[in-house]
Amino acid sequence: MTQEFIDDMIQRFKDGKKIHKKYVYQIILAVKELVYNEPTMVETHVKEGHKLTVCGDTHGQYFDLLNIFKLNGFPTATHGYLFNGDFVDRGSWSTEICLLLYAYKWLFPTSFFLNRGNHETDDMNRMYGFEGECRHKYTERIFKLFSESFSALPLATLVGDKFFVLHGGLFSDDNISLDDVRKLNRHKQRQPGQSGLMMEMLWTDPQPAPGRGPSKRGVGLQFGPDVTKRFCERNGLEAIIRSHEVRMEGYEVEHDGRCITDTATRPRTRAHTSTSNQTSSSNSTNSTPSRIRPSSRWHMPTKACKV
Ligand SMILES: [Mn+2]
Repeated sequence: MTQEFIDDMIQRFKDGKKIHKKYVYQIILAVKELVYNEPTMVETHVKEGHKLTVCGDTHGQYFDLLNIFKLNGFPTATHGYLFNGDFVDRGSWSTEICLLLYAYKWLFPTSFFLNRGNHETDDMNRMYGFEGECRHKYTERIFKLFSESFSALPLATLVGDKFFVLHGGLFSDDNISLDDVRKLNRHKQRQPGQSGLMMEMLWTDPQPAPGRGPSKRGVGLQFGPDVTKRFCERNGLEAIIRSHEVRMEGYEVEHDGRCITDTATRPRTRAHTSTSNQTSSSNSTNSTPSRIRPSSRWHMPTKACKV
């Protein structure tokens, strides 16, 4: 993969064109192998002078993704990105998003990261558009390859030992630790199913009330601020960063500053930036806890996305 190839691909997709199937195969196969060999929880540290932007659900909104890059900086060797799942479905440009993110992963394998979301799954792709889009723009075989690559994706990324980034949220059992996530062999199951660690990591949501509650989605559960506090304290974390839900400001800090929800494209485009020792976010309100440092790099999208 080269920067020139990526630049050309970005323009082709902007013009409504596709790339040749042989490149699609090559990109998916290369990235499938790369991410398969990553641990279930990737552990990374942001070096001095480097930065890492964490970005939530992009859901097939290619032009919103380009806006994020335009406003926040395109990925480079020193400006990494972590896309926190739900790249596909809902929007009409899921193949474009996935191919661009995969191309960057291939170009910058150690500074560009991808976590799996609950939409990187066969059931969701059948219902919410990605399977149909693949068939329409490419082939059934290419959908199958994407599906295999989704099953290979890591489920979480630990940034600087302090920020646990995953798509959904925390667990039904307080005894689950980061070590359990490290030890989870995700390759034993292709799909998250209806229960277990993988399902909970991709599907759960925070709630304001303490304890745990039933999920409004009918899948997974909700976890309260006390659950988040215990998990962070036991695992030496500052906070968890998750996506999976719409927030009117694009992001929200809850659970006494320990649970950050970051959505990229619905309803507004934004991103989180994490540097060496801090996570900065784009919203600057007085209620923002001191451990979350506001950044001036906060931006509005040019268009709202459908929910
Ligand atoms: Mn989701």
